[in-house]
Amino acid sequence: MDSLPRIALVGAMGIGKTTALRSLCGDKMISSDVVNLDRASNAKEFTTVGTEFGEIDLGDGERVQVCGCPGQERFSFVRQWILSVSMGIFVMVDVNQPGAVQEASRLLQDVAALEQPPVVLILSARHAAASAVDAFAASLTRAGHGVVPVLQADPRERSQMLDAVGVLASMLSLQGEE
Ligand SMILES: Nc1nc2c(ncn2[C@@H]2O[C@H](COP(=O)(O)OP(=O)(O)O)[C@@H](O)[C@H]2O)c(=O)[nH]1
Ligand SMILES: [Mg+2]
Repeated sequence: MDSLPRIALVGAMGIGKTTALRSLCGDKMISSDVVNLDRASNAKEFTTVGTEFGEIDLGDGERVQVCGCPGQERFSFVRQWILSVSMGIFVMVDVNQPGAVQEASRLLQDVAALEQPPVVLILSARHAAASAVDAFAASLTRAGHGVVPVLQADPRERSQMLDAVGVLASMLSLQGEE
């Protein structure tokens, strides 16, 4: 059996990974949200341990698997494993947060360290001014990550998430032509 092309979602707890998966995959997903025992870091009731998977039908019988990585640092080994078997990655951030550049930088380093680095697209997952997004992208470039595309996408909006998947798919096909 051929495995489906896989896209991984990474980002801090609460950024909207599970929400994005639900928007994209609807009922076609397996979630592993459990009661959050780490309320000190984040107040939300449920959190993702292990991984979550879903499938998107892009039409024409084309399907993509989407996979959410656990946000908590103690599950970083799960994240590394998922990253290593993904061809595309969405790094989800809130560019308004003071630590956003540092956090994205750390994730981009993890990705760059992979044997076959996948295509990365950063999703600005909370409403942000264009100037804030530009400043964020410029900081990442200054930090040595090259030009990383940053796209505004609300995890709750299926159409915006599908657009982001489309952009990632285009980047993948461009890379395939190299
Ligand atoms: N305001 C706002 N809330 C969001 C957005 N995306 C997700 N949320 C909410 O943030 C909370 C955490 O989202 P969740 O998908 O569980 O985050 P995860 O830990 O990354 O899987 C949920 O209550 C979502 O409804 C967004 O774009 N804006
Ligand atoms: Mg989650």
